[in-house]
Amino acid sequence: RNWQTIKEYSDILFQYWNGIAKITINRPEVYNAFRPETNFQMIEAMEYSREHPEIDVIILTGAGDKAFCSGGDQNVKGVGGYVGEDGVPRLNVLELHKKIREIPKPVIAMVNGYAIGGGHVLHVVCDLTIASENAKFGQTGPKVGSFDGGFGSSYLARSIGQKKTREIWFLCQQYSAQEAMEMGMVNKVVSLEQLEDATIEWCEIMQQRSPMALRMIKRCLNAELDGQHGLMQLAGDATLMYYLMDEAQEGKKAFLEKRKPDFKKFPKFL
Ligand code: 2NE
Repeated sequence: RNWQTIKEYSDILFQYWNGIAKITINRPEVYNAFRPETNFQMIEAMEYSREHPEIDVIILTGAGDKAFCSGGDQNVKGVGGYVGEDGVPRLNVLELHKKIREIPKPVIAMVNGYAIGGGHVLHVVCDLTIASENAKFGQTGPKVGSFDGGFGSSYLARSIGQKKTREIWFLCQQYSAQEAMEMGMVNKVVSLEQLEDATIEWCEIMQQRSPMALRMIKRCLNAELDGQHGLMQLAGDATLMYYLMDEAQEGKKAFLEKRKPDFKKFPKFL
């Protein structure tokens, strides 16, 4: 595939091909661990992917054949967060989680190796996960002095249940791709050689589906968990759909034409 670079970054590759954006964490020397800059770059890539209508679906993956992402870079973990080049400690991966959930397009985690710690959370937050047979899944927080009580645990529990989630977090063991699929947190397992083809195949199927229907189903599935914020996102799309109706256009037209709106002429849906 002729992937075209959308923008050059230090920590990620951001590429485009046939309606698909691919974000690759490109720090193989640390098993694609993220530092604040990595997250800022992924957040920007997500924002670009949201704003550009030629992009239908987004793939998130890691460089090489060893790791998808090994979580926060332990080399830059300071007091109060991961310390970036500006010297400020941050946990800005949480902002990335929000972007992945908010973008009204499917995001697929293409897990090509270890998905560990905050890297495991990243695949959990994505809409779908396709994993290679060599992939390994697990949390390490309680082993290395961290935890993610947000989507990394509450959303995981909604996906695979409380008992398994507590096992994963309390024991900090690793699970094979097959085990992860049996738990329900991975959609499909293929060989490493087939990983990109299988992921593209699913992207292309979704590209044939109604974008608005995909958008709404993602919003509705999120809304249940995301409280007032989720309702706000869903309500925003309800407003979008209302704006598409002649009934809504009538209100604006009447205002501009300085007359009373006539909403009676539109059909009522009972
Ligand atoms: C990923 C894992 C299990 C792989 O083990 P193994 O034995 O196959 O490889 P190795 O030798 O440990 O790692 C290969 C190289 O990658 C670096 C290692 O230091 C090593 O470098 P060299 O010695 O060859 O120079 N590396 C791997 N993970 C790294 C990391 N996260 N930061 C910096 N360098 C890393 C094994 O490497 C592992 O368990 N890694 C640590 C996973 C981890 O604990 N991550 C942080 C969890 S906390 C978190 O991510 C988090 C959160 O809990 C809540 C919010 C936000 C973040």
